[in-house]
Amino acid sequence: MSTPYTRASKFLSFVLRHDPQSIGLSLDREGWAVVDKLLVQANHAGQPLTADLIRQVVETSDKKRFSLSEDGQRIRAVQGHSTEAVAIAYAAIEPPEVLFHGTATRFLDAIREQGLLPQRRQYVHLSADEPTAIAVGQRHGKPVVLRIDAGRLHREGHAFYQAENGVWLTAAVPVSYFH
Ligand code: HQG
Repeated sequence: MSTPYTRASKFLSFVLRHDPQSIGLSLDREGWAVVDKLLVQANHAGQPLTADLIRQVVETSDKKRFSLSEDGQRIRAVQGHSTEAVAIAYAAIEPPEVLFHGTATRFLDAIREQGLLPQRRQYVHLSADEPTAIAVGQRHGKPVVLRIDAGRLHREGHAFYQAENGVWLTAAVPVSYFH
């Protein structure tokens, strides 16, 4: 159901991850937008966004997709970007031995051939647990979960990052690392 809350959440995902330019908003390299500017530009674009809605979405979003700066004046998406304006300097860290990727069965043939590619986003997104991966896969169709040998991939030189909300990120996963 479309409520002011879900509309605000989708709108924030769109402008803070993918197309800030569409409302004339600028993000810095770390993905931050100035909240006051965002409110002005959103309302110019016909999007009835308020400071209160932003606060609600940041505080209650199931996946903790967004964060506010300590002084509350700036907001960013913590992962999921496609816009080249943003290049968050995530710290590289050691992943668990196994991570999960939820996808849809219709992508399996291509994935078995090419491995996991970031597609339109900056990174391949991996989940720490299977239920989360199933939920991610369900967004695309009939879900299927791939187990990834993240520990081995890391030992063999691939960098891993973890966003503030726990989502794991890496550049790509070659086929030989599917468990
Ligand atoms: C698939 C959500 C064909 C990949 C989630 C996925 C996540 C390939 C789709 C975050 C492929 C891309 C990201 C290949 C990968 N051939 N298909 N070689 N390699 N794919 O939405 O991982 O709710 O960009 O399996 O929770 O589904 O938006 O990535 O199915 O954290 O906050 O290409 O987005 O968060 O789809 O999801 P996406 P994703 P939010």
